[in-house]
Amino acid sequence: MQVQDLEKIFQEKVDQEIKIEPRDWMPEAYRKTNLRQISQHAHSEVVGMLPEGNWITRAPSLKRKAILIAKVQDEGGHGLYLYSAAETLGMSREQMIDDLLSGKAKYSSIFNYPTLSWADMGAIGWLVDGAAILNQVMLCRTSYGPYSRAMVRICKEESFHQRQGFEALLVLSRGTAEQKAMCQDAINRWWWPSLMMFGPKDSESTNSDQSIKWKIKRKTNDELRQSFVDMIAFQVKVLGMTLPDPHLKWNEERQHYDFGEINWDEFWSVVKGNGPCNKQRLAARRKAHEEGAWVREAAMAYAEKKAAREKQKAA
Ligand code: BYC
Repeated sequence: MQVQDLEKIFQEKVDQEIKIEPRDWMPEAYRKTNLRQISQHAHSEVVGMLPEGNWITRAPSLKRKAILIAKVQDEGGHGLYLYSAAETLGMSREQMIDDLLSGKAKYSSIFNYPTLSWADMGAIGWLVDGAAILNQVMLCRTSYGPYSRAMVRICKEESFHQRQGFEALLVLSRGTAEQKAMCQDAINRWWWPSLMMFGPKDSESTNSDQSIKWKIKRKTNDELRQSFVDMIAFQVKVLGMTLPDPHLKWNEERQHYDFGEINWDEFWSVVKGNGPCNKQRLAARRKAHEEGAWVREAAMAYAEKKAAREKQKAA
């Protein structure tokens, strides 16, 4: 069969909402785009453990500590489902991790900002996980089967993450003047980086058009960002706090909130590796990888021993 015919059959399947599975024929660019996005997503989950991990030892109560540990563990699990989904596209996990550690692979810009106070744990849950959920609910219907199935489970856990973040901030927002100020400060610092999570403006997004045609993405970066602003502009009122944007205003005609311009220079600078914590994050991942080498070696030795024993039994 000619490539054009295969491409036509492939697009018809996508249009009919039939999932693409690892053994199906797919255009090389579809494979590469999925591999890029899923592996970046996996890296984001794993690097995303670091800013929150920073507060496990300093959580204000046993209950908060237990919740935070569970959340950070969930993020590690999400990374593992996603690395497994990405592996079905033909790249080994070792290679993906090497690409992360060498700085070749991208991960979400958001995790290159520092977590300065306990309120940041609430702001990350509410804003960062809130932004992630909007994006990931859409990805539950993505066209690549292994990615969409991983997302279903991840979304269930993410909604717990978002609620715990909002609840943590709600407690602070009803506390002392100092706690209220801490809550507002965290919102001020995390608001704009959260908006950047959705990626560049549609007019600057190099991958969106093709990804939407292939139903890898179902909504554009700007569409998702607008839904996020509308949702948070409402929820912030419940907290009795404000968002740090003088241009934020309900637009009756559009039935959406208008909002100010994102600092795109800052966004690209962070994406290129020059954010406040990029170097620190990669250094922490490299250290963890080196210190975990003996665990990987022991697991491999055990697997080999077990396989040899089973082979002997079967003989
Ligand atoms: N940061 O053409 P575009 C979590 C890159 S973790 C860095 O619009 P696309 C959590 C983009 O890769 C959740 N880079 O791209 C974990 C592209 O570069 P390349 C993370 C960014 O792919 C722990 C270029 O800019 N979620 O929730 O169509 C604790 C042009 O962009 C960013 C995901 O990973 C960024 N923010 O759309 C707490 C979701 N934005 O690769 C919470 C999955 C853009 O061409 N990913 N770039 O060199 C996606 O949905 C899409 O990849 C994006 C970007 C919407 C992010």
